[in-house]
Amino acid sequence: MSELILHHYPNSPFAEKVRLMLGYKNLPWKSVVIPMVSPKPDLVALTGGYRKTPVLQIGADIYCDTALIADVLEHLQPWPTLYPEPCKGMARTLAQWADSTLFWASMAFNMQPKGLAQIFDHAPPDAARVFAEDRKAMNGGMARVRAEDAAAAYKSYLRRLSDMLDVRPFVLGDVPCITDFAMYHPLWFTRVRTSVLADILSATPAVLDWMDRMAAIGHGSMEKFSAPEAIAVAAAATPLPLHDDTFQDEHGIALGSRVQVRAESFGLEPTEGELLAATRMHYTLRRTDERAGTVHVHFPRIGYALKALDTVKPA
Ligand SMILES: N[C@@H](CCC(=O)N[C@@H](CS)C(=O)NCC(=O)O)C(=O)O
Repeated sequence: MSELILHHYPNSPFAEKVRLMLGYKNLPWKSVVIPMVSPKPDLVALTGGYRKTPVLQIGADIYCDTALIADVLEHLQPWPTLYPEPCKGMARTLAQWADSTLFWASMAFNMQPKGLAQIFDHAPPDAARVFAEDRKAMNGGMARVRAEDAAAAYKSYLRRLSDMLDVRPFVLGDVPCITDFAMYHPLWFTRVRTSVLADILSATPAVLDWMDRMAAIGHGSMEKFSAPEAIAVAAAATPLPLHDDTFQDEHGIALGSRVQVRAESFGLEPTEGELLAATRMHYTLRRTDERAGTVHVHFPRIGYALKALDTVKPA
């Protein structure tokens, strides 16, 4: 198997979700640190437009979004599983809630002035302004929640999580599952990156104990790698054969069409290419980049919009 290359940066909560899953599955990985804000020319050479964090690369295969990355890791290393029976459906559903509702409540709380001051404490003077402008541009019409409103929601979510952890060591059982990784990363940001605000966690000691158990999983074995090295890996590799290419057509867009895929919210930069697969859960686009060569870029279907670019109209 080709090496796993994670494109990420230390402060990214969604990257922390993947770093921990890699540690949990004991999969060694290479770390390419990407910028926190656009432009990200080296990342985009691989993705063709998608700029969010993190992105997983295996040779000339580029996987966008942590929901898809979790599935890829599970396929590569099924044990220990992220989706233990009998509550796979519940685990995925709660993980999706955590990656959206819980994440945004937590981040609206974390990004209040005190939190931002800590994040940018040692950064160059205009870094906070550049970050704020970048995230505003990514917003794509999402409602902005004030920290005061987010705080109340966040506290309720923490109490609910604490209630779940009263009776078991992990959210859905005796071992972690995808829900634990998804619920952990926004709280990790509060506790570790905006620790001046971490008092919000003190009212729920069971949550703190669970966070200690999650942190103890660690990031596994990581090696530093550079963006040019990662691009060279893609250029030298051939994309892997698709392990599932069963076509599920919801759009009337034929395989082989020129298409674009983009997130439905927050970070709407599209990736364009030839539609190679649209399975029950994933899209795959083939595209060729000057530096990275021919790559397959993969997206989950949930949360992403597919559009034809040059639909041939019937005569
Ligand atoms: N649904 C995406 C969300 C990823 C996401 O929003 N990541 C944040 C960082 S934690 C991001 O991309 N921020 C802007 C950036 O890094 O450019 C996933 O699961 O990967």
